[in-house]
Amino acid sequence: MGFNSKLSRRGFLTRISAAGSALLLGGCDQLSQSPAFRDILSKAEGVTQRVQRFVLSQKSLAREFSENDLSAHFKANGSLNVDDPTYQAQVPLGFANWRLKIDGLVARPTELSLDELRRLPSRTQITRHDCVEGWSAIGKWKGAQMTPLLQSVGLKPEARYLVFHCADMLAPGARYYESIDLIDAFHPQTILAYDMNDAALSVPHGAPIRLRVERQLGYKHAKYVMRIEAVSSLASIGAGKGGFWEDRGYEWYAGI
Ligand SMILES: Nc1nc2c(c(=O)[nH]1)N[C@H]1C(S)=C(S)[C@@H](COP(=O)(O)O)O[C@H]1N2
Ligand SMILES: [Mo]
Repeated sequence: MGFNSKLSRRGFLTRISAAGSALLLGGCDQLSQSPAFRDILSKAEGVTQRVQRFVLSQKSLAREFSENDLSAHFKANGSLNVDDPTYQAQVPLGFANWRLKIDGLVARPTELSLDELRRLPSRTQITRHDCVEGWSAIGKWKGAQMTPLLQSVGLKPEARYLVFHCADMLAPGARYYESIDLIDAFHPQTILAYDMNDAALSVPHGAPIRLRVERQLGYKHAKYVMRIEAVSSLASIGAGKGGFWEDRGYEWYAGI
């Protein structure tokens, strides 16, 4: 490790301990789950990629399973379709004209087709999905990794959250949306999934893409993602609590 990265690590560690947290390297993962720690982390000025990588390298993966563990039936929940003519027109075309928009606090706002997304670095993972309604299911997900995607659009330093805008309305006038902080955004298991169980993602499960953010509860896994917006605050989006369900009382940090 070079002198500069040692230096930034030191500065970072000093900031953390100045805030009164005991940083035990072995406990880093637990720390990174604590809302207070995450808040310090996201507020620290000039959080560099290098520092982020240091924290993330300490961060454990959600448990992964084998093909034998796949659930015979994976329930679809919440919206099972999108009541929108533009979306409906895309279904028989295999979403050929669909574009994912990435904008907000990014250096290079981008639109990506499904083919382009499929050509990006991908990750495949078999994980358990836990819904707060009391059911779980194990599924296999393949999708574009969030980290290289974010590196290519270039997050601005003010960016603190990613907001996932979805196509569906789960309540009259209320489009589904979700948000995650940059720790979850850069987590290696955070992907924009386009395949489920070795087939193109079906409409009930969120076609053409849905977020997998494996260390969070089911409602964070936004389906029908149309736009990813990098923001510095969640206050002006929806009712300001960071998600459709959060606006209705659920916890924003839904770590498992
Ligand atoms: N766009 C959108 N995303 C969503 C929902 C929804 O209603 N709309 N429901 C959430 C909830 S509560 C769960 S448990 C999962 C369900 O995903 P599944 O349908 O693939 O099981 O999606 C989450 N993401
Ligand atoms: Mo859920």
